[in-house]
Amino acid sequence: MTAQLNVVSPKDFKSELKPIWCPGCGDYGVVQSIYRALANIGRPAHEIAFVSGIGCSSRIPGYTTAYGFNSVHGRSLPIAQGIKLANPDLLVLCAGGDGDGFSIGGGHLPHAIRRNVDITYIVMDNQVYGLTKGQLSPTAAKGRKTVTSVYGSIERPINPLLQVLSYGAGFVAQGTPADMPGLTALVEEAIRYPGFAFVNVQSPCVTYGEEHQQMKAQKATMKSLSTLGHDPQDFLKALEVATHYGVELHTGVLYRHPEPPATYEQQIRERQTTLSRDALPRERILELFQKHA
Ligand SMILES: Cc1ncc(C[n+]2csc(CCOP(=O)(O)OP(=O)(O)O)c2C)c(N)n1
Ligand code: SF4
Repeated sequence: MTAQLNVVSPKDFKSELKPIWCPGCGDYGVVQSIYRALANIGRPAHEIAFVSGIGCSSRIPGYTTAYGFNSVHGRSLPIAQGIKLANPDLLVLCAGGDGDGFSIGGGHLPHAIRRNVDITYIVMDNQVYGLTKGQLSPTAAKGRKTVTSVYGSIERPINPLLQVLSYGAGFVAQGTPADMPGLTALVEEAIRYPGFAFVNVQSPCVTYGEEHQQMKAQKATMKSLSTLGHDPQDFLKALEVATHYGVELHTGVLYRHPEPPATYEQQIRERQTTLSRDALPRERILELFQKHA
């Protein structure tokens, strides 16, 4: 008897919930790239957990057939880490906006990265708070006018690529739905990376974004790192590329650790195995408990 192959297709990951994003929002492309990447990975939806925070982009788990948790603003990473530690066999995805990830959730990012929990974090970076109607986000450029910066922002934006690299993320990439095959490949590679992986997606907000942030402008200006001959194993070069964030749109893998270190969950399992070697058997513990109770 021949074994039955479990072939999965992108449509297996599309839920019945109809997206309510504005027509033309970049997030439509992001969810498509996730469907395609997951189909290439080949694991069924019930083996995948997808966590997000709050925002337009954070609606994304609901548009997939994976187990989804549209959670609390800025708290997707701690929840995703908990899920992965409780059940390391699950493929865990995490997603949200730049506001969700780098403002209110910004304190969680370094810790998720330094622990190196094997999750893939996809940020739809549109440089604005979309859901709450166009406030200034932490990645918005200096001078940017929004409803909360009517005379132009006087704050320097944060640089998410530099941040995650300096925190020690083993996989760092940037993509855009203006290049769907490229974005799909990045999401797939990030999922396959054994450790914390970060994909910053320049996902245009058509309602509150500016002209130069839209898909058409991105198509005209984006620069593929592989075409430029960038070596993703060169950490210092990756840092240099990251400094161009907000000035040039580089797409591709900035950095991939050549020898991925052990994940947090692997180290926990090892510690449990070592410690349980000398541990008393369960029955003996119960016996002692009853004796001294
Ligand atoms: C604790 C808390 N503070 C504030 C909000 C309001 N709020 C909801 S989404 C959001 C920002 C969304 O922006 P972003 O994360 O960039 O996602 P986008 O909508 O642009 O995809 C804010 C401030 C909230 N829901 N909870
Ligand atoms: S407000 Fe912006 S981010 Fe939100 S759905 Fe509309 S286009 Fe997308």
